[in-house]
Amino acid sequence: MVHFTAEEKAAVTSLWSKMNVEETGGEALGRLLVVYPWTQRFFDSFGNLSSPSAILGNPKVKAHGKKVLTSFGDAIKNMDNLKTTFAKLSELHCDKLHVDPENFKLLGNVLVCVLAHHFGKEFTPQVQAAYQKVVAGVANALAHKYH
Ligand code: HEG
Repeated sequence: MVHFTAEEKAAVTSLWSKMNVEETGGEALGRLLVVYPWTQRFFDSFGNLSSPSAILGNPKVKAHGKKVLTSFGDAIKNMDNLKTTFAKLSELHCDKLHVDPENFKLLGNVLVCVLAHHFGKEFTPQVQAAYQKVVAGVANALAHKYH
């Protein structure tokens, strides 16, 4: 299990409170689909994904990115309890959506890139270290119910 110090929790929560979930979520999912194009196969109902600009401008990508990042926000409030927090979503992604759990790690790292891009200097190595633990913890929790 990933353990967070009080300092790490404070760093994560503080940055999260300054984030625009809609914008960041859309950009993170959009970049996932651009950088790892095989992830597009889960979203064949989303319409035009034919180029990076089509993907980043696609309203369904934006809406789903917002949904995913809003849900990711539950991790920020439950850092000591990630497995329980994401148990239901883990079942859904395994049993219904058949998403390969490797993709959770990819999305987590893309999210870190987007945060670095947006926050610049404020995204210090210390803040990054705390966020790498969060994204690893969420990826683990989402993979936990796979069988
Ligand atoms: Mg998933 C649906 C959260 C990564 C593919 N995802 C959802 C939903 C949530 C969610 C809250 C809606 C569930 C519902 O309708 O009840 N997803 C979520 C999180 C993360 C994640 C928190 C990781 C941080 N998802 C993820 C990845 C993929 C994926 C990496 C594929 C590459 N999610 C996926 C698909 C759906 C959801 C295909 C259904 C989309 C739809 O048809 O509406």
